[in-house]
Amino acid sequence: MLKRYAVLVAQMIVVSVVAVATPASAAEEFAVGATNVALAANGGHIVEFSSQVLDENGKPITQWQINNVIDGKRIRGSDRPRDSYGWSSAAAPTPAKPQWFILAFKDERTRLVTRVRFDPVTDDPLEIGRWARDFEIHVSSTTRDGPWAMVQNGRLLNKPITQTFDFPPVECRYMKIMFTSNWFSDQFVELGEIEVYEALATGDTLDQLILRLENLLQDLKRYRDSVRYNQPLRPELTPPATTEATPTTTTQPTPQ
Ligand SMILES: [Ca+2]
Repeated sequence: MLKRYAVLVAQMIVVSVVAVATPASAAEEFAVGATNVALAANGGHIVEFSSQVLDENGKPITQWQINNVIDGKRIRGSDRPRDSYGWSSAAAPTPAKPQWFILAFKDERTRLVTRVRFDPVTDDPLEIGRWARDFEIHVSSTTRDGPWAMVQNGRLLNKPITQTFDFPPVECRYMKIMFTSNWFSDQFVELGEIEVYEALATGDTLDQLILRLENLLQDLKRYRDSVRYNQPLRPELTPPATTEATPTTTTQPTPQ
């Protein structure tokens, strides 16, 4: 397996260096940043949310509170942080009554964002149907009350893997993540972690190369997960195996 990774890395580096040596076209003037700007340690914070599950005294439960989606802690196999199981809403979402949260970045600065990654994994097993399913990503470049523009929607896989969604770079001061369904639970919707990445203008060739290599590392981790869980490399691009109507994927901002 190590050998396969090494070959893959070598191929990726060659491709990357060739790509950097080639003059960038207008479409390549942005690279995806390697810093998760939603992470609390990087200044990301939740400014508002629909609900979080409460204990019998009406108090938030630490292990299931909303801030767990940006704490960088994850559930993977036997690695289960005792103080962070993910976020659990207080009710199941519906298209008419979604569960949601609004994110802002360090110093409430507007960022040019282009990638969101969802990790659906929480301390509850996927078999009980609480993990997030259908989602919408909306952005506001002005206030936390909008106006909102939807930049992406889609459906997550009910699999223990982080799932990546890219969209054209868009200015974002506040990001509203809405979940309109879980897998089948009538109680809650849950999410383990969300990551947000910026589109960065690339000018300097060395900076560009470093960014590409950092992105390749992410791709390599994704490849490792795809092998480990026997999943396609970009599982979110695979149509769900269901006869239900699938929400269309929006690639252009749509005024709300
Ligand atoms: Ca987390």
